[in-house]
Amino acid sequence: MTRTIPKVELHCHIEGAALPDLVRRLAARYHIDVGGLFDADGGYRWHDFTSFLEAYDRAASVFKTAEDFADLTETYLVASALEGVIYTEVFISPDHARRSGIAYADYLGGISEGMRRAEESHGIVGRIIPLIERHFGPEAAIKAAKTAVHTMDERVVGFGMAGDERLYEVTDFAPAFAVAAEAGLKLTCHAGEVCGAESVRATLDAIPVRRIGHGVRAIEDADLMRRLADEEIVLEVCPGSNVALGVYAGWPRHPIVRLRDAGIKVTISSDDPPFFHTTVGRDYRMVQDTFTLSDREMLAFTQTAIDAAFCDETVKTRLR
Ligand code: ES4
Ligand code: ZN
Repeated sequence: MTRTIPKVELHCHIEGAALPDLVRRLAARYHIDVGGLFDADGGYRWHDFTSFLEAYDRAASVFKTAEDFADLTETYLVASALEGVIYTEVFISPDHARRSGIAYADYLGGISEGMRRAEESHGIVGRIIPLIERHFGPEAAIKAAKTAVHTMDERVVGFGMAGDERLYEVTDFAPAFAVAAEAGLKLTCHAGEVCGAESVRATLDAIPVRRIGHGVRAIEDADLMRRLADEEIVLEVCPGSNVALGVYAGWPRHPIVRLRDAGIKVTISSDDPPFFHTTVGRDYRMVQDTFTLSDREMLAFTQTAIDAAFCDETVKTRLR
């Protein structure tokens, strides 16, 4: 039997980890209309980045209570542990909590409780990164950042931004990131997924991030690649997400190995696994099979992710 490669995930949106069956069940319980959210096979229906974000927002809206979020989080982490994941950072969203009508403290408390249960039963360690959503605008972002720093627990280790990269300027969100940095949170930001290398450069110029969510389109700019390598910026690469969203026309075209070979620190994550018909285990497997990488090379992605994790050194020492 082949040994399961230990995996570390740095980029997964908690509502984006909800299996369609769970969303259908909760929608029925709370009498929420989810017509059009699913395709004939029962999976999430979307056809481009904009409709993906809309589907995500709708699926997120069926989670209402702390227990709903505890159950979602425990289920996701346990499934991850069974694929060999030893540590996961999940993105949470004060704006999605607000839109769902749940108090942020209850939302965070539920997610944290789900992590506690999964660690107790399966040993997987979870940490939390609140995110602002770019498509909700700079004013919502500053409010969400204040909410996030006002209510924290020991699992909250970072802060970031997701959402529609085509909207606004990244500098519009610098004040929200400053609130989080002031509270001691480490920063990451989605860039270079829907937009190109210029978006990654603008993000590095505007926000003191240690990591970039995606960042894969840096491959289009050699100067930027050198900068990422020199500044040791870590990319949270989500190849299955990129292929599903059409950023790349198939796995063989994905730049993950070329980025790594340019000296850039690269990790592997699943992003919104059921939306993209993937899991972190599948993402690791597809990278290994597509590019015929050794187990040692796969383990190097995990080691890079441990080094880049936002948790304390004591936790990292246990993971190594
Ligand atoms: C997202 Cl893949 C992706 N990109 C940007 N924002 C997001 N929110 C959830 N998944
Ligand atoms: Zn993402």
